[in-house]
Amino acid sequence: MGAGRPLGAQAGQESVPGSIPGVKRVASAQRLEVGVGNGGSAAFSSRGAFILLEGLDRSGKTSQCERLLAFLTDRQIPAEIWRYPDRRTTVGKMISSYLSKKSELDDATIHLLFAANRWEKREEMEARLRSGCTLIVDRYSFSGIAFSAAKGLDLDWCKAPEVGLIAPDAIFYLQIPPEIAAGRGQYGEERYERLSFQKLVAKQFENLMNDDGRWHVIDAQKGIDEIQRHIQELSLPVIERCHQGAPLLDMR
Ligand code: DGP
Repeated sequence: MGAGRPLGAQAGQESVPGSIPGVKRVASAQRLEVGVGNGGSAAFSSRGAFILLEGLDRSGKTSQCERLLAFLTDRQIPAEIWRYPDRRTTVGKMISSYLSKKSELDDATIHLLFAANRWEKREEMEARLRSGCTLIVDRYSFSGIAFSAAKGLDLDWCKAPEVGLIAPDAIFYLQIPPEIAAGRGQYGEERYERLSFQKLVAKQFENLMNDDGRWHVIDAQKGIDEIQRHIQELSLPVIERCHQGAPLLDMR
């Protein structure tokens, strides 16, 4: 599963001038409106970056997302954290009830609900990115595919509902041996927090990684500050590229 065609991109799309001075400050998003001859216009814009953190349960994604947000905010780079599943929506509440074992759903249905939970936020996600805000996202389609494929569902079937969602610009996979994650706090409360299952999920995640330049494997056993420094160093050039107008891509 990779990044596909540019979203709303036209042939001859150019970068917008302007950069992050010293990577310390970001001007508000710049827009270059180009008429398309039918009364409408196509906007070729500076934008925020889609930075994704993926990994097994208890791999430390949430703490790293929070630290990255603090780091970017400190540098006046507009950013916010998004989290999937988003348990606040109607679909998200069904997912939450399933995860906390209050309700039962068959594997295909819950898979599609997780995907629907990403789809229902897609438009808002695109708008936030185009407004210049960097999104630090805690789990996304790769969790969706890895968890369902680990249950034995067909991999291509698992990928299909993700096609057309916005693709991340960088993916940090926090790699941790499932046995170590299992020893971390509160493990075992939710449906998927079983060592045998997490081992299968880890295998699926590793199958999904590719060398398209967006995936970064981070050793999640390192110290929290060292991990964060690594993520920051790799994120800043990505944010800069997006600020310069790198096209928004969709999942394929
Ligand atoms: P979290 O809120 O990040 O702890 O995620 C809750 C649990 O749901 C966790 O075990 C991972 C799993 N999960 C997250 N996204 C998906 C998804 O899209 N599909 C499936 N099947 N599981 C997911």
